[in-house]
Amino acid sequence: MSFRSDFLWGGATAANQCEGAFDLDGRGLANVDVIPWGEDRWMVVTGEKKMFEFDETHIYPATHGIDFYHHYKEDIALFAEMGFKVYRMSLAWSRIFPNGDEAEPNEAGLSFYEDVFRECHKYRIEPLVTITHFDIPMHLVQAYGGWRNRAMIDFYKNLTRTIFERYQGLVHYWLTFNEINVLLHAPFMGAGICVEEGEDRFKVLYTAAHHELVASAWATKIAHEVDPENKVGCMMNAGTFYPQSCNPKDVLLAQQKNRENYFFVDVQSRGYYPSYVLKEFERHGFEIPSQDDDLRILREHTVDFVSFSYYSTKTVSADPSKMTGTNNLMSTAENPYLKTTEWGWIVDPLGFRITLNEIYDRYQKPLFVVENGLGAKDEVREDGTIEDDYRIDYLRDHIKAMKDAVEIDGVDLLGYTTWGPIDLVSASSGEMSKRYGFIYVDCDDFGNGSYARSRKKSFTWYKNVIQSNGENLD
Ligand code: BGP
Repeated sequence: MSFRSDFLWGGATAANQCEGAFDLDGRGLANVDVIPWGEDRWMVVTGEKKMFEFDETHIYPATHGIDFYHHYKEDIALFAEMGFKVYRMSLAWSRIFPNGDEAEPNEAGLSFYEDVFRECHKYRIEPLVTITHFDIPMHLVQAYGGWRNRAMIDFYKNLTRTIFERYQGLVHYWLTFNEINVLLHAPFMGAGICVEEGEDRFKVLYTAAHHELVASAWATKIAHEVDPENKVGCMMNAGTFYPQSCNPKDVLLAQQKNRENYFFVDVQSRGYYPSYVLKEFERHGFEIPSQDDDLRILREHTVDFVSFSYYSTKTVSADPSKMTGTNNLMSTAENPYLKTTEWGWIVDPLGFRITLNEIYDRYQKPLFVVENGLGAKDEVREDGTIEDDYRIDYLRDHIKAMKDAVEIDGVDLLGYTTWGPIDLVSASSGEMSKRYGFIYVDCDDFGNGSYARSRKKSFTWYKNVIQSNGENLD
């Protein structure tokens, strides 16, 4: 046996990619709602193009998602059928505080999530809740400029105290910010920020980073005060950067790229700004916008566990002309030893083991893999079946590598949630046709379809994996 007996197997989703019902029951507009599908998407995600309102020429996939809002009972029942021990999901901030800066929450939003949690517990599924998964009430973007503004810390504190108190006993595992490091690459999606012309991008983004880090530490503090049983984790977009060659220039660059990502977790897990980043701040003439007792809060309220998403490793070369690809929002050079998916994402199961080891070596805290999976096009046969062997192969190889990290290398791992156990809207492309699920959803890129759910071949496969605690991967 390699995985602990209470290993938390399950799947992960995000509110903006599955809920839909964007304007129901008092929910306010969020940054993620106005990110369109199509060629403008990337520019909006990065904040290079400002599109703060809907227009008639675009499609907005988050507005419909997979209508989880109305299907959650059916979906959770299917997760239970697979034997899920945990369901990672996120809260839409603007469902709870429609504008973000109100003193009092929206009861309809709070009770929706309470119902979802109760439904999970009906099947003994433990909710693992991401407090913010790329979403911010649009009012906070327009009136405050998103996370560049220190006022966000107080709004976030209000949000977190409200949910910790309301869901006490129903939720024990929390993640403060999904893929916190993504704010450097996709500032509008990650932090509600559009860097204005003439502004110093570095300063704006690291100011926002400081605010998020302090907010995360406050949330950890409040979570523990409200209920000492609460476990709070940080969450990074992981995947080791390899040097493309043994040229020390490539090796040094790979180290720097890794640090750019680890910086966030270094602060959240160790409790202080690492020396390499302080030096970089100095070179940029940037002073940490620290006020009051920020540094003490960071130091005293570090996370209980470290979670991350893993899709692939990245490869870097000191020769910029070789950095030709993009892999899950980050640029990469080609790795001649590895294949890529239909969307050009590198597939590297051994890199998963390497990444798990690297993170565990660095932090020595329990880890939680909260995203991993293959986005692929699925074909529904005439008889309605979906033979997604490619997805099974991908997951089998990754689970094997994860098992080696635990069994051979001794990594302390709490659980594993695959990304998108049910098909949902893709974060990077906005497509529905980039599917990750064990459960198929009849909905196309334009939001058309019956939204009916059906089991793919991988559904039974994953059920057996869970039933055997990762021993039966055939
Ligand atoms: C992660 C995000 C998820 C998810 C996943 C897959 O970066 O946390 O929200 O979407 O990537 O990416 P995509 O949907 O772009 O295929």
